[in-house]
Amino acid sequence: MRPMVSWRRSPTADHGCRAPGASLGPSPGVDHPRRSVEQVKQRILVLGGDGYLGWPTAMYFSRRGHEVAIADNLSKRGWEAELDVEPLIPIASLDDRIAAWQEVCGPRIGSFVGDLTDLDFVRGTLEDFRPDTIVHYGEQPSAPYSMIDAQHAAFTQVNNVVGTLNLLFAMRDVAPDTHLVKLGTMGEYGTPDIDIEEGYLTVHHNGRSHRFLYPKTPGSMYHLSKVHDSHNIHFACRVWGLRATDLNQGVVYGIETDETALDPRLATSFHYDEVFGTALNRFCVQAVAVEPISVYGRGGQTRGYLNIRDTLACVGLATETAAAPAEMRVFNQFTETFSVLELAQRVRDAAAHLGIETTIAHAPNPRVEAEEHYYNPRHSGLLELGLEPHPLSEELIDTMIERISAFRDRIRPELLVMGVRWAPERPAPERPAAEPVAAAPAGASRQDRA
Ligand code: USQ
Repeated sequence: MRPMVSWRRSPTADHGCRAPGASLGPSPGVDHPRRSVEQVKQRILVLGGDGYLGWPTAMYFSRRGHEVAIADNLSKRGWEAELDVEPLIPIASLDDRIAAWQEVCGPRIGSFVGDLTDLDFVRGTLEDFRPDTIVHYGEQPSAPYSMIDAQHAAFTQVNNVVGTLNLLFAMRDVAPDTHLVKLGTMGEYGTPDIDIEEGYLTVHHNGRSHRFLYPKTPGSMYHLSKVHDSHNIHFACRVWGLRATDLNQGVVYGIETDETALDPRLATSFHYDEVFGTALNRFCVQAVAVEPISVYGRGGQTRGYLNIRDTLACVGLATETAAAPAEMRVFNQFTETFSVLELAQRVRDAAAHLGIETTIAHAPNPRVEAEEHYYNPRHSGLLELGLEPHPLSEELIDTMIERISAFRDRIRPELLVMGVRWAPERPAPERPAAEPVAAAPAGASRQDRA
């Protein structure tokens, strides 16, 4: 059965919303430049375009004159309902967002509502839209969600891996020259005790050398799904000659982009709950709610982080400079590394300057992860393409706290701790057989007997 689609070609009218520096060049056709200096108009399909990053990405490209369509099955909204969580800032339906974007900015963003695990839907979407670039965020994105139980782990891996496999087969058959820009994760690497390279590692063994995908030791069933994706994409490039860029992204923080700021109806989905919220975003909400900032364990867990605006810039750079046929290019997509304790301290200090006194709580770690470790990941590829990072500043944390404060009444503290654990609690060690105790006198309390 053919998918339900609502794609319409966008009008060319410019309603004064064009981003600074955007140019409307000719379509790139089949020959993607390896290092383009000039932005050319492309047809860009954003998979997962209703999500935290997908929606701002769709607007970012639309504002720069590209023809943009979203494909999404709206399942994130379903997972939220399943767990009874909701984004801090109310977000409009996909149709209403698209209508608001057209009203505010002019171009129409197309939409295809369907599931990537449905091969017919994926093929039909590619045939109808004929994208030059596919930006793929269309996966279950939460590590805790994948660790709830066996069903959620299996769902996450089937959803993510099968969706991406369908995409690769559909690209092979109907769009072999399209460039895939796939969102992977820095968590694929884990925290090995050696430097992390950008995607590949050359191994010297018994006098010979070979360049392999960098070995992965991911920390959750979700992160594992991205490892499987990377291997499948690498296979599709090697064997079918597809072109792909795998962006191993760190933890993203922030609420606002240049486009979401244009109108309240264009807000993106910002989570603070334990399952879909991520470290810095959660810490800012905890500060506003005057709840202790939840550092898991000792807090030495170090990760790469980036501002949501830099996510858009990185995806933009990857889209403008396609990988070559048969190449899987890999970039490590983050701008700075922090331990969670450092992040918590920065939020606590910024909040204090705004007159909010918060504390840091070293909660028992619900995850199984190293709390002190070596961490030195390379991340030069996107900088070489021209990325100009927005480093984390106190001003940015202040701005986040102020924006969150406007929605203080919607914060539900019970969502900050939901109890997902990476491993069952170990049973208490068996106690040695108790010595026989003399019968307690009648009327003694339980405590007296202890
Ligand atoms: N952490 C805390 N306290 C909290 C929440 C998290 O100490 O309240 C710690 C975690 O234990 C972990 C670190 O902060 O060590 C990062 O956790 P997170 O929840 O911010 O991010 P994570 O689960 O790793 O996943 C997020 C996104 C995922 C993306 C990944 C990038 O949800 O989609 O792939 O960041 S990365 O972490 O680089 O793998």
